[in-house]
Amino acid sequence: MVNYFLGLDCSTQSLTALLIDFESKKIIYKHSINYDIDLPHYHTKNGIITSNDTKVIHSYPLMWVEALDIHFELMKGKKIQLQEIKAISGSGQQHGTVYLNHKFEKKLETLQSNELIVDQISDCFTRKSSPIWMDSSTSKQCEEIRSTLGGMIGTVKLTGSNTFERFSGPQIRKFYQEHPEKYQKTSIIHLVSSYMASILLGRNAPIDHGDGSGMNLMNIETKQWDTRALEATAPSLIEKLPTLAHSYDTIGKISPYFVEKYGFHPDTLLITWSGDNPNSLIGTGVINKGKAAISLGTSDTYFSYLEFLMLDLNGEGHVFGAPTGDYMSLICYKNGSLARENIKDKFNLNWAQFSEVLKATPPGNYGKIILPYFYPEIVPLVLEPKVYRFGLEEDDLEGNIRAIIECQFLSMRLHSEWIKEKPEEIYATGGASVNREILQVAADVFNTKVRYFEVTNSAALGAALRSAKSYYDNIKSSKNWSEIINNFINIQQSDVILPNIKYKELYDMMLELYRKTEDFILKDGINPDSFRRKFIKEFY
Ligand code: XUL
Repeated sequence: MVNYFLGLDCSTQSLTALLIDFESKKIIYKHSINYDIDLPHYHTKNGIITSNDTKVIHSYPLMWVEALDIHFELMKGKKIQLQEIKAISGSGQQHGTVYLNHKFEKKLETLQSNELIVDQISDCFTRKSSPIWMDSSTSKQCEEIRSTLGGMIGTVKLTGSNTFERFSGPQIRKFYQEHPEKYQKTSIIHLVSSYMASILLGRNAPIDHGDGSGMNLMNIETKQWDTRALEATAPSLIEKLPTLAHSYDTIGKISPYFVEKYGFHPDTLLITWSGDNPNSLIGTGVINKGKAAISLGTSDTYFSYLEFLMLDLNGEGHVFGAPTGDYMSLICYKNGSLARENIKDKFNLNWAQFSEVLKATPPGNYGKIILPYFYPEIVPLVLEPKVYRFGLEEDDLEGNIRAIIECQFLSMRLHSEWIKEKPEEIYATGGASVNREILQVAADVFNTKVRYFEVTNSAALGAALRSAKSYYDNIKSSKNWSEIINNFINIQQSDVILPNIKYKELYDMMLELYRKTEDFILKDGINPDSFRRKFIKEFY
């Protein structure tokens, strides 16, 4: 007997499908459709529409749907028993918004299996492209919403986060202000997650409390749409938003389109989709205190499970609903893998050579610091991209490579100080987590052991595990989260990366150096140069 569960991850650069068999405790299929490579006719670069404006970052919602059909076509071709899939859930890059007209739901209800979905819903958009999480063009709207909601602290207390350029509420406000007539014609505004779920469900799907927290529209305590926040954003918004739901809710059965076209079982359950970070919380098994995860993907994120609601009144971190029904903390960086790649490519290296340099250079890097804002940054807030170097020449290959990795983790350590608990261990996921040398730097900077996983796509795995959990709850054969997770999260016990104790003091002092450097650039702090010289004298 087999019991398959499917997790889909609609992320910035690709759509991944990951299939697990709960009986044999195995991942039986995993594949990604890369938008740039597999769907070249959209002409995206790293999954985004190329533009000269570094602040406006959009992608194509039709492209994500086209990738979905390709996945199922491939799986059918490979004779995967799609009829054995008991439940499906998914993950979406967070915050992105999709704007649809009144035809959308009708079209979904009547999809014809002899045509592709893209061809059937192409006239359902009031906006052809979607602003995504990398967009930072909404400062004005952030300011307006924030001041209506009582300033930064008022906004954090109400919605769990300050207003952020990439959050959905400010994106929606900008659309309403710039295109009022198109806003008026918009019947429903989805997140990436609820949009993709709607396609599979054949009607509008709800937004879950995890992804809903990334909008500045949901009350973080009651987990309902908040009237004040809606009014501060755009008129009649309540009529244009899907309902809110628990991440574990069963929202219906798969649409007949997929049954007829690919042979899914008509009883295949659909579970609410969520954002990639809440999904990764499950996919890394961070469901109790003392653990944190770092996800090193297009965005770098640092997140942990929260037993109780706890807010960052400095306004840098976020609190989202967790798929377990509790909360999670999150900080997010735009200059994640794209910044690492930028440095790697600048010196024409491959990843193996990059790692060799990390291995051969000394911790602390002689006090060389980089503030790598290749893109506008979220934490700390930097809207004009610029790369700052201290004690570091632009053409210093070794220095730049060690600096980018050390400084990314120093920034994470610095900006996660508000989550009072120091993690006992950190779980690493995302593409760059396969790189042992990068993880060794993380272990040393945090002075904490780091574990990594065989499956680096924790968002897709998390979605598959969530669908299994809800399915068993649904058939009254409940399993607790640990039972669900432990079967699949293969923590590589043998390859725990231990921090090197002898660098503890070095990184404690380097953290202060990094803090001073950031303050100098962003908060008119004092020049960190004499502190940097003190650091060099102390350790070299
Ligand atoms: C989280 C965030 C990013 C995206 C990446 O707040 O903006 O991690 O979810 O897909």
